[in-house]
Amino acid sequence: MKKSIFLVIFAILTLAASCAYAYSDVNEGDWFYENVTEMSENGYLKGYEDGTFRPSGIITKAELVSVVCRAAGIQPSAAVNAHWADGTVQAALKAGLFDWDEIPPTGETYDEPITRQIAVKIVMNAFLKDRRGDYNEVSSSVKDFSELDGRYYDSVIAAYSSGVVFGDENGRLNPKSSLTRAEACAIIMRAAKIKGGLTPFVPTATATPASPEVKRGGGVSENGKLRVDGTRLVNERGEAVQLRGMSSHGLQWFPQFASEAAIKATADYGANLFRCAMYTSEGGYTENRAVKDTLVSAVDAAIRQDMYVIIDWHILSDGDPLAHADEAAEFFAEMAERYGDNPAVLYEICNEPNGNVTWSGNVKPYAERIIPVIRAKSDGIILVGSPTWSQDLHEAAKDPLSGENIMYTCHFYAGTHTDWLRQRIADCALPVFVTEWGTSSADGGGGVFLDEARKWVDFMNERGISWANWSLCDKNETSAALRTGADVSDGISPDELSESGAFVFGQFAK
Ligand code: IDC
Repeated sequence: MKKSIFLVIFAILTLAASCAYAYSDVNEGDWFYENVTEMSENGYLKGYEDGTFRPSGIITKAELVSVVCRAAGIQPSAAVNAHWADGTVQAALKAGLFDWDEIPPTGETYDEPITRQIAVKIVMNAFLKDRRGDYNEVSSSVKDFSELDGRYYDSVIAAYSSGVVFGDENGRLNPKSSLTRAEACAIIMRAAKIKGGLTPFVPTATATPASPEVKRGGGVSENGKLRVDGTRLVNERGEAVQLRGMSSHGLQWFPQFASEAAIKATADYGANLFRCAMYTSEGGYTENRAVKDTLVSAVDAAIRQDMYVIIDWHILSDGDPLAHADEAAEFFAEMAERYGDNPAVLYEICNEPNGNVTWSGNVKPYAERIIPVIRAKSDGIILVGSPTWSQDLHEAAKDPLSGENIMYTCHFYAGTHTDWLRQRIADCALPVFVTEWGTSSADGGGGVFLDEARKWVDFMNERGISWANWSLCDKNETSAALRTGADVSDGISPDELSESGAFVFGQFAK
């Protein structure tokens, strides 16, 4: 968390009135020149770091709400999700600028384009709430009035009648289309001026980005020892539980993001699960035993943070779990000895079998060797992968393992795996645990694919399927939850989350 960046931004905002604003793409003579300049001078607007304003760019919900609130003097309240604009959106919702369903304050849709009809409503509610207009006049002059949703009639009629909105050259409002940044400035400025002029935006102390409200819950002290009941994971009272959290990246590469500070910060956003991915190859355990020490300290940290924690034997390039079965047996014997009595610990015995392996020929025999090793000391949850990078649930279902408290992992990446894999989970009738998923493509990059990720999260939530997201690190790949250079030693601030991280961290506490 680096507060200094914010201090600089706010210093700039406070000084705004005395600065001459110049954007490389806003020039005298442009129709929006005066509005954009005046709004910038009052501290309502910021351009991009490259010196552009991008007047014809599409404005998002978060951006429109932020600019309106600055211009209307609405100060942010405490953020409850990780999005940069959340404090402002929460304050705007409380101030009655829009309804919950229009911009759910959970953050998922903040970065979507706002529609013109909602934008008009927000601007009118912020500046000219009591204005009314003439229905007959406006409904007959606006050519596409019938395309408006009924809930926007009052605001749109008032906006036309007050001269805040004029429509396009064809007399249309295009109520469900998006709005450019320059157009948004125009309607905000008109409304603010009609209301009685502009007051410079001076952020109050509460405008510094709030650290996330601590949202603990669903941890070990609440749920106790877990077991499998049918296809469900249940707590010590037999009630269904869903674990949600982050997976580490490879512990050999990113130990700093498996530190107690990083794990605690994740728990503070509401996660009740942490997965410790200990690679077997690529510099991992079979090549460097020291990575086990990193794993043990991460597991201990998660336990102190009241979280459930997965010990993941992260096979990947070594596609056949039998390749390192001896080391696995030795490792899990030690882990079960150490953690066998601890209700927090789950054992994932083979991350992703892949290549020329089958369920019945490789994975099942491996599991039948490792499970008894763990069972000698622990009756905790054991998580088993399947061929094709833990997607072949249908093969496991034909020849399942016997024994209690065994779950089958399914891994997905939203840019690669879609309906067909959800269908496979729905069809397999096995207890499934998604120990790894990403918002990216399967290579950890590309995207992010938040629409598909949302479908997956909804699917998992409806079925109570537990999950861990790949991954808590700042690597320059889209699946990473943190921005490059994030310093988590004093927590994770909302601005340190990547696009993926902002989405995923917003899902823990639902
Ligand atoms: C990826 C990492 C990437 C690393 C690669 C190889 O994101 O930085 O270079 O592994 O070690 C998995 C694996 C997981 C992968 C991830 C994304 O379990 O280790 O991480 N992925 O490719 N299965 C499907 C996708």
